[in-house]
Amino acid sequence: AMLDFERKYRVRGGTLVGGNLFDYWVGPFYVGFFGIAAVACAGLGIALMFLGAIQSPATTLWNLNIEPPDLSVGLGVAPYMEGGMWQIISLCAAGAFISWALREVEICNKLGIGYHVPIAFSVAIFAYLCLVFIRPLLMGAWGHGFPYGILGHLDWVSNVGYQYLHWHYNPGHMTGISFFFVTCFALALHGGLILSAANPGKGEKVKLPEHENTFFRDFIGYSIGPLGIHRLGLFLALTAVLTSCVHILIAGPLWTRGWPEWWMWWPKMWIWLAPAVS
Ligand code: UQ2
Repeated sequence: AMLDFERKYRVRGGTLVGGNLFDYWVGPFYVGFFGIAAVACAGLGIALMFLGAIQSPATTLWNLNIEPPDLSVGLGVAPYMEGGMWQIISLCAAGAFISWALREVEICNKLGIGYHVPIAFSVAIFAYLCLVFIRPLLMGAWGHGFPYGILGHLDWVSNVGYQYLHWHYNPGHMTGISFFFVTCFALALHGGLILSAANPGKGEKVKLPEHENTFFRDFIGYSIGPLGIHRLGLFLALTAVLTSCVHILIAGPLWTRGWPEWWMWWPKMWIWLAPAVS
């Protein structure tokens, strides 16, 4: 069953590629060129992961792992069984993610709404590309990418962390974590405020944004407003991911020693220098 609203907005046009050729729906789903591209890339990638699984010595789903090539391969193409599978799966993943984002753009065009959702999703895609394409490229070997496995990627995170002695001293990591926490804080405030207005005492009418505003004005003297909180939420979430991109890209390409040592700029800063005593 289709909602009246859906029927009204099932309009032709707004496609980026393919004109009217792929401009149709399958059940509730818009297809489009990028719907087909996304399913093709995801299907091939997932099929290769299944092939990798059945030829793997792994005994459980947990230790099943598809590894990138050895560092000695550099930025070359690896033999299929020695990291080539990982390379093809990575390309399929990037193809599927980017196609999915462009399918979102086509749907936005049809509806005549802004591109906020595909832009937000692009930031998440960029984080993946930083880990698996951009940082390995900057460091000269695909082997710096992370392996596709449940325990395998956890081991990779731990090993890369210890390589820099103490990952939590990475200033980009500190900033990323802080933004993730503030994002959760903002969502908790917003979720709590909306549910409080929507669930008044028994027999009472549902409350409106003026009550929401008044709560925060009484409480802290400031309300960011019902639109503002969503702008803030999007900003906080995207900034969390973008600072995370920065934090992984600076580790290796920009700073190769332990992160605790990076902070020596602070105790070495000129303001602590005592005047020379003769
Ligand atoms: C608000 C508002 C909402 C909200 C929330 C606030 C009526 C329904 C949560 C309060 C938010 C503030 C004061 C910003 C807090 C800042 C950070 C960095 C967490 O005013 O408008 O709309 O949901």
